Amino acid sequence: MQLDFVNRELTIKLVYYGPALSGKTTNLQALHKAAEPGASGRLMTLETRDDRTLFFDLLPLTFRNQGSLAVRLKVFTVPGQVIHSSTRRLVVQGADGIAFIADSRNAETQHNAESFIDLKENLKQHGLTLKQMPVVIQFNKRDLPEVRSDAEIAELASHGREPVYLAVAMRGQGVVESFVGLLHLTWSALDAEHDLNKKFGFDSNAFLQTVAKKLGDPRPLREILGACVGGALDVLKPEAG
Ligand SMILES: Nc1nc2c(ncn2[C@@H]2O[C@H](COP(=O)(O)OP(=O)(O)O)[C@@H](O)[C@H]2O)c(=O)[nH]1
Ligand SMILES: [Mg+2]
Repeated sequence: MQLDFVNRELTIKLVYYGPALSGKTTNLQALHKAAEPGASGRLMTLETRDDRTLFFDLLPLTFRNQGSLAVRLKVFTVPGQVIHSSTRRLVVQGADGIAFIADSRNAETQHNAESFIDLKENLKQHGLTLKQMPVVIQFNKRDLPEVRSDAEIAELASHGREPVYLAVAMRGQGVVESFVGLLHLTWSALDAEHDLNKKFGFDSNAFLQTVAKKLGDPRPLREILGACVGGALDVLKPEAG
């Protein structure tokens, strides 16, 4: 998080992490497409010929209509392939929250697990633990055959702390829900540490509602946050919505 007191601007860094080809770039593309003009800047992606992220993607989002505090969100993806470990470590530096994008296919279970361990390892390099980091997990590619069942994922979610979402990022399904869930968790953590809501007279529930609306989701916040399969229960207790 970066706070620019003079311009009353807060910048938050969110990172989409996960194995190669799980749909991280697709999530950012869907967010970019869903965002109202004015809320979103250009989506910067750098890909190789075979469609793989070479360095990282960056989607800048800005929300200005919240009282006197402008919130800028820098949403990054990491390159998933094993060889890009040092890039992932760089991108994860200074992250305020992480969306872990898993591939739902049974055959990808091992890759998901390896990437999750890699995430832990990279956080550790920055002196952080997964426990300190706001994290949501998205099981993407629900449209494909031979994926882990809803029941299996619900079972997984009930054992973990992280809110878990189901998605078909290619069709934009579950993308905004995952993002708003991540932003909720991240804001809660930053507020607990820096007392942002009080210091800036900031209504974070109203802010989250605005973000969802500008991303094309008109539903009440409570409903959007309730879209997770399980995991952290505090996602379910915002006051507004
Ligand atoms: N069937 C299906 N394919 C998807 C979905 N999301 C992404 N993909 C495809 O998976 C491939 C890798 O996606 P990409 O976003 O580039 O993965 P990244 O490496 O994590 O950035 C692309 O061909 C996408 O079109 C989905 O929900 N369902
Ligand atoms: Mg990518």
